[in-house]
Amino acid sequence: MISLPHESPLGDHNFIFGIATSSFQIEGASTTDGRLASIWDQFCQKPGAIKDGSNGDIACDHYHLWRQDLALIAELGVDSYRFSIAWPRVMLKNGELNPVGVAFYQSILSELERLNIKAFVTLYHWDLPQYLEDEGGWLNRNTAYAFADYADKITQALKGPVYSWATLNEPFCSAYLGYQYGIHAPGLVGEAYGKKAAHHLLLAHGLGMQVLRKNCPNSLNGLVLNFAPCYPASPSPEDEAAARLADDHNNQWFIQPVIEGCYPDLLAQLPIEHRPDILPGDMELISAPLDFLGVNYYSRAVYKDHQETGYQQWLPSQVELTAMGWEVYPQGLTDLLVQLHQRYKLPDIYITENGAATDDHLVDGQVNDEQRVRYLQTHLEAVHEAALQGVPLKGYFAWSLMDNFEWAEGYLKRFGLVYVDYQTQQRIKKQSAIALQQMLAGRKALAQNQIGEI
Ligand code: IFM
Repeated sequence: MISLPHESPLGDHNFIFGIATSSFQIEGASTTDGRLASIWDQFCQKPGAIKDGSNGDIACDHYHLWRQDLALIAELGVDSYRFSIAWPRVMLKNGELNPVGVAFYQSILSELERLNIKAFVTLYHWDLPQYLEDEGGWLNRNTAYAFADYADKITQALKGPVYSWATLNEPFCSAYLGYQYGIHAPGLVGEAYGKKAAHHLLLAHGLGMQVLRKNCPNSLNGLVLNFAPCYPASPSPEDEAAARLADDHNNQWFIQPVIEGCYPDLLAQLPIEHRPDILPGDMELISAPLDFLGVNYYSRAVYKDHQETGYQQWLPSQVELTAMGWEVYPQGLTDLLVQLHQRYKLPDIYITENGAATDDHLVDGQVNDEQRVRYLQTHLEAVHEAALQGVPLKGYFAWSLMDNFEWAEGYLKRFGLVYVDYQTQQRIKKQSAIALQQMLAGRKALAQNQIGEI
């Protein structure tokens, strides 16, 4: 069972409950109707890059099954669906739109409108067209301008209400995992690359915001960042400093330029060859006001001092882990939200992703994902706590609607509230989906009663 705390701000009928996916993780149809290759199609071909050797060619076949997937979303009773547009599906190499790709998203938007479900659309959830990577990808400043052009064309082409546009999802992952550590596409490794790629992603965000202000002035426009709040492994000054340093590199590096127009002071301490090339006007663009900030939270990170690097992640023992090996730490979500709220002048906040991969098994047609139910419950309580402490929280999206391609983990890790049988493409609601559906039905009934009483 999932329930909201008594008289919770999350029970307010204006608070948005949603469920999220992303294009590459669910769509499949990787060469259908003129879709071009993305960096993830190419990366999946690299031996050893994906744990189970899989790829996104079929995934959840959502490209063909989208109508039944939206019906499932409606059945859950959520207010909103967060999904992303595959850039290589809608743009051709010559810079023109691919009308068939556009029509796919147009159908989704029309159906969501018919179902009275708000669309939260992300323009970039990691599937960069490969032809742009061939020109240097996010290490090339021109990619930011290509993104603005794509954003301009697609937002003009898609008619109908998009409640919210996000420019990017988790630039931390695109920049660091993709260009510094090499564990995500395009798989580049180099200390000097991470922050250069990050700057061009943030620039793309800034340019994208200009486009959204012009083309979609009535939508809620913003950015989605991921955070793993940093804690010291011990109260020693060394470990405290290690946690602060990790926080600057991983969290503040993305939020501070967007809200305050400058990178953390750490910038000056980086070797010159690691620093991004910041041109006049960049920081003003990057820090243009947001209507909302999307916060993705899964777990905290604990750090110890390290002689060479200054910090090293450390996993506390005897804590509950998810199937990803990530610590279950709901308090981290409250701490994160309250700290961000205290430190920055923030716009409205939506938790745009929160969830867990668990060890799910289909037994007699049912999936008893008891750990995910507990995870969702305790994290909703954490959001409630932060809301009580004054954080302007306006919505919560569970990750993810259904099991899907979990990047370098392939299909081995299941984040869905709905189970996917990849052999048959059957969708089966797990206990968590049933629990969420029941909670949302109760919340709706309560809201209707309250309206009735007025
Ligand atoms: O599956 C991903 C998603 O694409 C981005 N945020 C984290 C999720 C879980 O790893």
